[in-house]
Amino acid sequence: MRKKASGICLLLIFCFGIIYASGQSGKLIGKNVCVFYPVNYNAGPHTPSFALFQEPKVIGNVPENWTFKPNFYSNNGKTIATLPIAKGTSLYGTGENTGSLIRNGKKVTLWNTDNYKYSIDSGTRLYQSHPWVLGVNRDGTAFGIIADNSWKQQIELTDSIRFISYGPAFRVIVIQRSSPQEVIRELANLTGKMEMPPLWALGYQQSRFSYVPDTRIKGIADTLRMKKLPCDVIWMDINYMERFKIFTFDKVQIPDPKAVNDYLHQKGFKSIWMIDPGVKAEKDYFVYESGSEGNHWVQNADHKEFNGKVWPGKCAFPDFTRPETRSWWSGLYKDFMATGIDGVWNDMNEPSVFDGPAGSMPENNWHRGGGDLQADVHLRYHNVYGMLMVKASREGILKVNPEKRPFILSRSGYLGSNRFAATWTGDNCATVEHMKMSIPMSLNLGLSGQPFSGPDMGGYSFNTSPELFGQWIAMGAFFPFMRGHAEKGTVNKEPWAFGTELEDVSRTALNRRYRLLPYFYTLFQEAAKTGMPVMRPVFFADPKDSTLRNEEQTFLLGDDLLIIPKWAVNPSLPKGTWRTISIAGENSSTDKYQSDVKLKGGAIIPLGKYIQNTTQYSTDSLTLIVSLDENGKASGSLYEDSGDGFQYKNGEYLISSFSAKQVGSVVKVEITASEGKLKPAKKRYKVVVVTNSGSVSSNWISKNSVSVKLPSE
Ligand code: MIG
Repeated sequence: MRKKASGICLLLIFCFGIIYASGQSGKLIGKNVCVFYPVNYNAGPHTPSFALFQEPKVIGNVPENWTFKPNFYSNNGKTIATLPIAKGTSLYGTGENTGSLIRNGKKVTLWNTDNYKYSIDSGTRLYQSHPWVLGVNRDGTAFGIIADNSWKQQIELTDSIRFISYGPAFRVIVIQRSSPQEVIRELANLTGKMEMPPLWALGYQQSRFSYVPDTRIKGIADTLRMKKLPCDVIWMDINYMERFKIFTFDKVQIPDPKAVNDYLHQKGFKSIWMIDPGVKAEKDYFVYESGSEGNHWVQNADHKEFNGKVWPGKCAFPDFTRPETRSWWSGLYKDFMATGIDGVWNDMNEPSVFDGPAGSMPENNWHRGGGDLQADVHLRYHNVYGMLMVKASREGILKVNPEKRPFILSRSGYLGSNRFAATWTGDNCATVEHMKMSIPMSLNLGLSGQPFSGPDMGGYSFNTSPELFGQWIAMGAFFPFMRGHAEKGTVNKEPWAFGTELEDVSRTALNRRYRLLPYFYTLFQEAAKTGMPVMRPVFFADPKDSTLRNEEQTFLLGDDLLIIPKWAVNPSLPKGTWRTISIAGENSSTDKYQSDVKLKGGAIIPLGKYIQNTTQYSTDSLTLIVSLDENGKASGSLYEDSGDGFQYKNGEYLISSFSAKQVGSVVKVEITASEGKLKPAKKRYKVVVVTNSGSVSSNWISKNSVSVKLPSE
């Protein structure tokens, strides 16, 4: 009797806690793409969507045979959407994460957090939020799920796929496709694509917290050139400012910022300078004065100016949900960029607030919105604060330099922020663990719609050992974003700082990257056009092969190159022919540091010249590396344009196709212009055919057809 009563009691508690919103309704918005709404859905708190590039058009009803649907309910004030996980399914995405590539069993909090050393909550919440899960079914078909929700939430991938939100009930989009690649393309169609970056952003970038005074900046630039360590960008961190006040320059350390930028430009460098969102609340400071005049600050729960501490001390924070505030912010870049600045680094935009709850603003802070965006609490807008900031930054920079492609690096982000900025993975540590983890971190960012990312190469916090630095730069050369950075107070971490052996290791790694730029640039164009990541997980080579699903020591660069770091132990590699190539004179089989780079059978990749920076980039002498498939064939392509500006949007680009065919012992490679109206300068080619027993090269030939004779067996 007693037992029964307590059983009923438990059942009652259970029923009261969980309110089932019984079912859902859905619509078809694309081929095998459906949006599902909970019955109590209210669009106001969720539209316009931040993730979606535009509101999807309804094209029909959910197909009758569509069974993969979310179940919506609420529990203790939280709104929840769940979908089942079928056996054999591998889960990915969920944005910027610590831990393994594969996300099954993980719990992630989406609440952008300044997570120094990834130490808060063991790194289960980081700087960015991507309410997105990619699933690869046992048979290699795939699906994707977007929770179209900016509010604070959690993703749990334990017994089911669960989005648990602190905000009102939200809609969910489900994509079903024949492969993970197809799902990623559809994600990009929905959430938008990266704009083509300037070519220089693909070069090596040298940073430190902070290079000051101006003589030190020049010294770094001079040393890179003198030691023939290829590099394109020098980064200026917060100490260039006057008492950390954004849009100012320290009069003693950087008396003439234009002279610094001119000096860098003259040596073939670009410059990137940091801008944080926190504005020092100080009378007579022009940014604070004009911001106060325009009523631009985020408010506290009492609708008064909110203040919190960051580097400059007491700060106010622009309310980027307001259109007027975004346009004021854009305008601040005018005089700043006029000093000759090439790119902008937006840091601390989670936003990070040193003395705020959980290192940010109170959840009940007030954003006033505007346009079609409702006024609402910080709980709703926190995760998109950084995205709105970089959107405004981008617009401002574009206004000053309408002929140039903006480059912005943002620490914070949200699903779709690839439309405005590239990113890096924040304050990692100079440890072997964090070096290794940088691979799955950038892979999952790529699988979450952000193709342009990389870690602080060499490690941010702690001193770096020569061994670690060598391993890291050797592998970092193949990341989409390659920047060396270091925390204040740590040892010097420039490529020459660890002695001559490591300087040579670095030079080879950098030469490999620079010679690969034609291939990199072609991949960036593909990413900008289709959303395909530049750096891809190895399981992309064969999504049906279950042994590749958790491979995270190695990765693919595009489809054709397989990168195997020296430290990789028993990696699971894709089947088929993959042949080791030499890019800059290295022999990776005997080298202690240089990653093994394998070219897929059936592929051709173009290599450029040895250059010190991209102002020297040209495609007039290309080395075509050929790896034939079992039918004696191979193909590849090259994208080229002016490297900056927007003429490519008017067709001023060229895609060349390479195709190779073996007839008898002769391999003939043909080069044809296949797309675009750019007229290239005359080119010469050298063909290198890699075989299972070494490689055979042609001479330099100024024709669009090059033959190589293979030695008879
Ligand atoms: O509170 O600007 O992640 O890259 O060097 C630290 C100083 C602020 C954090 C960034 C880091 C940068 C540092 N910033």
